Amino acid sequence: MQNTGVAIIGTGFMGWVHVEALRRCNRPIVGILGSSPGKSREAAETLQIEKAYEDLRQLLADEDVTSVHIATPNRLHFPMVKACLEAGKHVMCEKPLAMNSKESAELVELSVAYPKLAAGVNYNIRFYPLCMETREMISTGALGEVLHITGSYTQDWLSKQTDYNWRVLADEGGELRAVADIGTHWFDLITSLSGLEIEAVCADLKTVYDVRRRPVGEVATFSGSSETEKQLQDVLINTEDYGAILLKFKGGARGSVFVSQVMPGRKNCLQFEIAGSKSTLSWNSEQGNEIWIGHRDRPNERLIRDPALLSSAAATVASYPGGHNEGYADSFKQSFRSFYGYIGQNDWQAVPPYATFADGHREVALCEAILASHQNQSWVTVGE
Ligand code: SOE
Repeated sequence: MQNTGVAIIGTGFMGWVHVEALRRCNRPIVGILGSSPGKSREAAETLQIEKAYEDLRQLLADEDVTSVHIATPNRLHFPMVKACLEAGKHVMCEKPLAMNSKESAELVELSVAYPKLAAGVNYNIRFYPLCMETREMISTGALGEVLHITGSYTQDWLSKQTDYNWRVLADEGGELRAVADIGTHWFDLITSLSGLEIEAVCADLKTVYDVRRRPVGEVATFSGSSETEKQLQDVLINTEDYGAILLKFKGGARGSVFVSQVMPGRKNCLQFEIAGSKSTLSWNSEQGNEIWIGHRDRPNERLIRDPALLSSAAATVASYPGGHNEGYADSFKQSFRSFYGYIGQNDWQAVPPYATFADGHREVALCEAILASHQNQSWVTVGE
């Protein structure tokens, strides 16, 4: 199969982030599919994409399409990924990979059955250059033994009772929301950077708004509160707005993280601090072009993202010179460059540089352990 045409499924916030990033890494987008033929046509026109598909069947029959990006509500990930792989298309799926670990395990098996199809989950934050640098520093021993990892992922776009989007509904997004939607980014990031596996979790979750005031009709992610513009109706919410989780890593390291989508002023803020026996690293996605390096016996440092100062692994995901800030959109570009670079090299034994379905499955299993821990108010071993 040639490494060529891409189709996008999903016309919301994530759909257009994918379109823009694919264009920035020169991947030809041949068509788009929305939740109705009208939505497909509207998106194709706005985004200047040649084909607007009527339905999934038409997309899958398109021989110009060799890979599909899935950016739909979570409940559709499983059937769509399955259909795409079975039709012989490479798949890049938004996170979380599936609604539960039964589905995600089945997708892992399916991806193994198609060894020449790339199957990725878009955990894009790995691809920030200073995250890649963190990974290098840990793997080369510059930090020493990892002792503990702490941090958070916080947002405010759901902080008013009138804020609403499909993500708040368990039927659309899954039983866990803040933890699955943003927490799994944090988990993917710190496990891929540190190489550590999470063994057990102890979680406390909280739904701040048991009832949200939902506008009649659909609301796009990050589109703001519409309390004055539309007619509102009550909707019962049973997914969490907040979660705090203690972590035990295999090998003995410890950690803790909190996630919140109701924290006014925190727009989209992922933070981590990794304490090693020699040094500490601290990074914040809202100031993603610098990292703090803490020392005991010499002055602390601040490393500014500059490909000339980074390891070669990190420099490959930094396109712009130092001082020319890169951020969220660039991490998608680098994620897709790595995905298509992998397909292009045609070595299906090589370890993929992007998050695989096995990684996506681990995240879903972790979410289930977190939910069980919260429900039992006790430590839960992941995968049990
Ligand atoms: C909404 O919380 C969201 O769009 C997440 O779904 C994305 O994964 C994250 O990148 C930004 O926030």
